[in-house]
Amino acid sequence: MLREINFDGIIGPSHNYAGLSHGNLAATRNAGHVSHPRAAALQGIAKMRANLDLGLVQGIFLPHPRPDHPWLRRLSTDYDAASPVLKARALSASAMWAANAATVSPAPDSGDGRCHLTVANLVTMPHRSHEWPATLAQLRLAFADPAFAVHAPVPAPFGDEGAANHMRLCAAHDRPGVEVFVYGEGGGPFPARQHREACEAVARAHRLSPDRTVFARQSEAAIAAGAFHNDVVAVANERVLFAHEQAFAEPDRLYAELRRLMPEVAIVEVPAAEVSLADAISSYLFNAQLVTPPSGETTLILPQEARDTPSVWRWLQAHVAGNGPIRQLEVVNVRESMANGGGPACLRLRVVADPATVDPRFLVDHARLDRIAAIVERHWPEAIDPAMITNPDLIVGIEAARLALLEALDCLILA
Ligand code: SUG
Repeated sequence: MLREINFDGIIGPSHNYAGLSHGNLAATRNAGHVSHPRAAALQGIAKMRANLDLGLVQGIFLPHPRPDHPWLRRLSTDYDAASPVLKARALSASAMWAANAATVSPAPDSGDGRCHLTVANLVTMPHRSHEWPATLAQLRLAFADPAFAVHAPVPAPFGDEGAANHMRLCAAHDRPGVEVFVYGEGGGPFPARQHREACEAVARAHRLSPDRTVFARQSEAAIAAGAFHNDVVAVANERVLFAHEQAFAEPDRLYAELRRLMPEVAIVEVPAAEVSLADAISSYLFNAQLVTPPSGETTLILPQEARDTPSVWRWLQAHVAGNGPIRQLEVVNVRESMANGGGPACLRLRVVADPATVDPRFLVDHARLDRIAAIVERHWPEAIDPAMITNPDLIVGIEAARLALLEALDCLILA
């Protein structure tokens, strides 16, 4: 049976605040602060436990080898000799944000009845541009079953940041859907990281029917206000699209198209007069997981920051009280990831598939999460001050920590 499976990136032992993502305001604001990798990873695990308790199927992706020595070698240097910024780029734990791992088109949408995944090239940000080979290796392992087709990245220079800029609307997960690809053009002072050419290439690779595929431009105002991915201002689940009024360049056109293709669509638009773009972005209201647990009650899994932002919490309370399509609110603490601009939705890649077709090493229950938590508590650094990244002992510890996890999860093949 096809189910929604959320694969969360386990937050790696090198998690730190280096301010590497221009246009990501949280990451820039926290540059140079001390990070807490152990607490960060435990927060991610607690979020996965909350999802399990809702009755959802939960998966994982593993931290990448960091520093990325082969990447540094291709740049004709090594970790010792690299400049401070290159060290930070080689060390980043950014693969935790699994929404940027790949774009996924479930089997009911594709011409060949397989679930298609295209690994994202992430070419816009140097520290993320070297993620895809390790991501692809995991995708090929996790989704080796013939039910899946895993594709290599779209070639540069066409920027592709994966599921963070992709939404799927459908009557139910196992029914054919309408896939919406959101791309950017201008972003004021900030780069538009998702290019239309990349979206079109992914849609072709996934054999999507052109008459059920929509391309929508992200509004320049949203990018300029810090929405470096569409999932910072919009999220979809089954027939519900939840978006900020200023998310899209031409919202009326997009909504009319969606209503034509899917008359049952429920569009929940939050007016700027009630929640400003700035509040939406700083609270990560839309970077929430919108899910349908077995209870059937559409649930929004939000970061604490959303509850702490009065305009946002007011809007949510009124929506739920007024019997809007979102029926339940669940609040999670992912503060360490949030400080780098990654909320609950960034941390997961949603795949609709039969769990029996997924390599079981990539699926978790509470017992497996206990095992992961024990490794994190024992091996993950407690704190990283960015000034410490030249310290060889820190690096040795980070590398050993990842290997201990791979060993515990029977994944040394990825070492
Ligand atoms: O790509 N932050 C990530 C956050 C990604 C969030 N993902 C989604 N919205 N789906 C990024 O900007 C900061 C790392 C640093 O600066 O150390 C960073 O890469």
